[in-house]
Amino acid sequence: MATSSARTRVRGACPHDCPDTCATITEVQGGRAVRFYADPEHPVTRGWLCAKVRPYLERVYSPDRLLYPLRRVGPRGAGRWERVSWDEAIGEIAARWKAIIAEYGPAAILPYSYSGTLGLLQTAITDARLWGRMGASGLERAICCAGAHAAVAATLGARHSADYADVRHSRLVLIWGHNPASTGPHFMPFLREAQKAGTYVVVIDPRRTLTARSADEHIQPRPATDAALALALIHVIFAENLHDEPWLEANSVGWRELRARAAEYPPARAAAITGVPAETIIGLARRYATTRPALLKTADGVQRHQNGGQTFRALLCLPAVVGQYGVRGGGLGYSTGGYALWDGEALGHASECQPVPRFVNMNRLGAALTGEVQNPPIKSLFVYCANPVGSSPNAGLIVEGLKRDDLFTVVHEQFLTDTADYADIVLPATSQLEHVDLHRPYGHRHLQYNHAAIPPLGECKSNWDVSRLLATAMGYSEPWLHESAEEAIRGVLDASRERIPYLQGITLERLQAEGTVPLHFTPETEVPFADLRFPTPSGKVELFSAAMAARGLDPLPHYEEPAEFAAARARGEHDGLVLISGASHHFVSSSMANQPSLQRKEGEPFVELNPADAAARGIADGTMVRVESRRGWCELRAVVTDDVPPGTAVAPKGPWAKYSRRGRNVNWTTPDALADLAGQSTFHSNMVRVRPAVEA
Ligand SMILES: Nc1nc2c(c(=O)[nH]1)N[C@H]1C(S)=C(S)[C@@H](COP(=O)(O)OP(=O)(O)OC[C@H]3O[C@@H](n4cnc5c(=O)[nH]c(N)nc54)[C@H](O)[C@@H]3O)O[C@H]1N2
Ligand SMILES: Nc1nc2c(c(=O)[nH]1)N[C@H]1C(S)=C(S)[C@@H](COP(=O)(O)OP(=O)(O)OC[C@H]3O[C@@H](n4cnc5c(=O)[nH]c(N)nc54)[C@H](O)[C@@H]3O)O[C@H]1N2
Ligand code: SF4
Ligand SMILES: [Mo]
Repeated sequence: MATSSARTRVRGACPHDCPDTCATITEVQGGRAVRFYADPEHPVTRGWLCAKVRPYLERVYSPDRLLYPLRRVGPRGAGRWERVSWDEAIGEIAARWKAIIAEYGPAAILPYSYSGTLGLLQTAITDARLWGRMGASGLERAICCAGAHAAVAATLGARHSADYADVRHSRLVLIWGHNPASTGPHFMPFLREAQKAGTYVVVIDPRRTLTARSADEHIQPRPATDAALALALIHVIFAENLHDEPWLEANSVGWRELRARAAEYPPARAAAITGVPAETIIGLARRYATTRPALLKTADGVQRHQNGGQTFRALLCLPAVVGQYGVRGGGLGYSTGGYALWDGEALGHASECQPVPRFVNMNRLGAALTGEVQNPPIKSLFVYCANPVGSSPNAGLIVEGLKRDDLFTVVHEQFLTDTADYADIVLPATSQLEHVDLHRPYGHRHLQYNHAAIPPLGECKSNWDVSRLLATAMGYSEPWLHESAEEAIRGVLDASRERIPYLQGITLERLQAEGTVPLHFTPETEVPFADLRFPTPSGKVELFSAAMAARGLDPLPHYEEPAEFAAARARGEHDGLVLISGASHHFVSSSMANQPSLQRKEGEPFVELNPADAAARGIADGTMVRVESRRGWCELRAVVTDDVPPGTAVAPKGPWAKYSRRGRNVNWTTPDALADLAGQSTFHSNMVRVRPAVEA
């Protein structure tokens, strides 16, 4: 047994929404974490953490951590709180909910959560059980990647990708609408190795990102035009007879229909739409079709547009046209999240619950709270693992909704976020060092167990523990609402392993002992789709999707201008800029954006403008500008740079509103319109006007 003065090393996982899911080690002495660092032996983490998470103990021991339940005493948003006990807090929540259920039914309660952590227990299990038992409104989780997931489901059937290390087999890498140098940094050393060995790297992104700076070629399409670009590439490949016809014949459905559709996008037309010269399109098509293996590496930023679903479909067609699915170092690098799919029944016990009464799209939170959702209206909101005022679109409308006197809002958080400011009750949450969990990455293929390294700070409780307390207070006695953390994880793991070959041999005991456990692959399954069996209805790559046609959707990918851009043009407005607001380098969404050392590194919230656009508006580098859409405005520091092309502006997501000028961040401007597939968010289909700010 370790004495209290001995140092112990505890294995964990970085919980944040990042594909890398780093393996971490916490050194603990006398109940306190004294060192936190990367596992040197993990094959992807390889001994280093990103700049965001390296100073993690600052976050865990921040003086701003919430340590006790709080009840609001002043008006909403005024920041006046009194400390209450857990008994009082849980008692008040249960009493309010019972009254709401009696009057309006349980659908009047909306849980709202997303990606504060990606742990199985603190998200997927907690997300499913209590709310399913209660019959609360379901949350349509479409803020991040729903459009891409729907596109992959229709086209390939499964989100399978290789490990990062396989890029050393690629001769060409197209990094399309993805910025891994910031958003999945452990890919970069593998890419560098490949590049040194001669791999050619093309980045396709309107912005000259950190990733683009080190590419061999950077292509800058206008935002939201990638479907036209991809279809033009497909057109050139077919027109020049560079496609892999035997492969398409054997392994795909609808290649002739795709060829006909792509014929509508000759390079000249695509050039006019995308702003990419026709010769560049032709050159890229030839290079892509003649260099093997060729990897298309992408993520979710590219599909946060109104036409994002069809755009992603167009991208997914490319590897098929050149016969690259199933090839080591070729095909698609998107997500590994589809291997270890957790057993749905074990997660939520849905068969023992009433069907979910309705779903509320999380991108429509502001609208939902201010009248869009009726019968019953939303009377209570329970927010955890999310900061919608900071991170969800059309935040001004969300604040308006949260100010409703008849809305009972509970926020379970580690910090007093922009959202917590509007709560009636705030509950303190444990950090990753204080609870257990199991992590399934979306960028690599190793499960990672997270042991609790230290006891909860103050009176903090994990999501699962709060869920158990609420279940008791509501009088729900099902055993699956009251399992210990380990029992809950074990139950889901064991049930999933019965169906999922990739989990073969992976037990809770092994995970706890080894920390990192690779998923189980055979020589047949190791390279994604190497067996050329695709879990779609036809068993092939569905370039033409009958399933989409049956849902009234275009069965072939196409390009369509986002309605917001078309409407601005129709109104004769020519001074609009398309504002894209992807990941910031030093925060993960709004997580970490309250950490002073990282705020200093990231600098004041900014917007990048092309010199021509800045000059036309009388804006000098470093001055304050007002960025305004039809939904709202915020004020940001102008960075005048040719990293962005004319017509496009960039303002990264993440900064908290309350630490920003005039208490607003970029999400006061972003659209809450839904995209073409799966209710996907459309953050980047955001037409704004920018002008010098008037000094306060
Ligand atoms: N440092 C850091 N890492 C993160 C996050 C973070 O906030 N910060 N967020 C995490 C989360 S939640 C996610 S979902 C992933 C996202 O990972 P990524 O998708 O890599 O990140 P994004 O910055 O959202 O978008 C990638 C790129 O898409 C570009 N883009 C926008 N519109 C278009 C377009 O129309 N066409 C093209 N070709 N490119 C376009 C943007 O300029 C951006 O550089 O990253 C995760 N990792
Ligand atoms: N403008 C713009 N906005 C965007 C995007 C964009 O591209 N542009 N991207 C969107 C994307 S991809 C995503 S995924 C969303 C993410 O949006 P959110 O899911 O809202 O993520 P965060 O803003 O990081 O907020 C997560 C919160 O969870 C808290 N938390 C962490 N761990 C725990 C825990 O164990 N328990 C509890 N109760 N709380 C915890 C953190 O303190 C943090 O405040 O943002 C979206 N917002
Ligand atoms: S945010 Fe990503 S890169 Fe940084 S430590 Fe976490 S998993 Fe690793
Ligand atoms: Mo995301």
